[in-house]
Amino acid sequence: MPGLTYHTVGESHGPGLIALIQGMPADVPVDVEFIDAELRRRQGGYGRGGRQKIESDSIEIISGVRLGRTIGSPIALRINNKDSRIDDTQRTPSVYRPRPGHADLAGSVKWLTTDCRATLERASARETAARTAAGALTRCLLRELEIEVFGFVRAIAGAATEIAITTDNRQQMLEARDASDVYCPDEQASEQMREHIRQAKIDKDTVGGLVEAHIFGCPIGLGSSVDWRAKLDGRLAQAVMSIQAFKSVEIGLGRDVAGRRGSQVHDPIHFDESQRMRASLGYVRSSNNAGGLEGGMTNGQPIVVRGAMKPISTLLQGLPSVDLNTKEPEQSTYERSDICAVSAASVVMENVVAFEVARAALEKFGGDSLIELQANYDNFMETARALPLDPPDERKGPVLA
Ligand code: EPS
Repeated sequence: MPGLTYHTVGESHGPGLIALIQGMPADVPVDVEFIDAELRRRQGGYGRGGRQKIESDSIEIISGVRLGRTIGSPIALRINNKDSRIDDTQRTPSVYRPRPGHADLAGSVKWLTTDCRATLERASARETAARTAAGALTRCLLRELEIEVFGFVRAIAGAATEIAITTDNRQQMLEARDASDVYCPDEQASEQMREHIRQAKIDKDTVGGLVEAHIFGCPIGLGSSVDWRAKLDGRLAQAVMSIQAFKSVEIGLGRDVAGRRGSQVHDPIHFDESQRMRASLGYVRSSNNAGGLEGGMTNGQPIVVRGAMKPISTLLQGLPSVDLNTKEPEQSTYERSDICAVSAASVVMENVVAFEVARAALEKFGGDSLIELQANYDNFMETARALPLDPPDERKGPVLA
């Protein structure tokens, strides 16, 4: 049986989207208000287009939940599309002039047609609503292990914030982020970001940016150094890179590791007895360039993941393309879109990385119910805290029954 998995179904202008989540233990309280709030945040952000005025995304639970708690069976969450018109060829016509940067050209050749419509309906970032719902559901589980995720916008076009997110300031950062319509906790940078979006709109253009997620409270040892498929950094990279329009993923210092010496990259290890009861077990670091991951495993520091989103490929001015039927030069097709969806993408990223952390937590601690999972977690933490086992270097098995 595979561990925690999810699938999404749905097209942008079909009747709706579904997230199917399997492998969630029983007894997890499902915070529908929280999931819906994440969906609403995903719809928002300065620079979004007309579609979000039509939709009001929320989940309908089809299966797997009874009286507000998971029951261990597959969970299906449905999000309805109000702008459902996939078979209306007047309002949702064929597209023969592919948009550079979108899936249009590659998809239509792949599925042997010159009409890009079918490809773009599924490739649309509308699908990220289902991914957000799946990830937000797993955050209901992570919460029970005191693991929290915080996502925000680091940069839009040329405007960036240098703000540092720490365990101590994260609540304040969350409030500042939620007060910003570009989801950036730095007021001054937010204004500059808005200005870039305003200008792009005037120029009939689009802008991209950088988004970041910080995951607090991960115990040491999620993921594995043993099998490449279980390395948590690799899984996070796949999850983030697969978000529509993402072109790079970084963990911690990211690409900046390349130009520095080892002494300027690796985070010195100290022990602080007063933090022994925390998820880090008291192993503190004076920096977090590793972004909380060493050897594909969590090391007790916050996980830091950054993703770069390209500008949306649907431009009001169009871009040089060809008609796939005539092969003659034409501007690419325009249809309603966003000027900037970086803020929305920060919500998507926050939730897809949460899903991967939940998956790794379930692999490590297991259990069919939340009670069993928590007992396994507590047992591990208590044993790890008690290291070295007595006598040292001799395996006697867990110290706790
Ligand atoms: C999206 C809905 C879509 C687009 C956007 C994401 O709505 P519509 O195509 O009906 O205007 O705004 O899709 C894309 C960015 C894309 O590349 O297709 C949403 O709900 O997030």
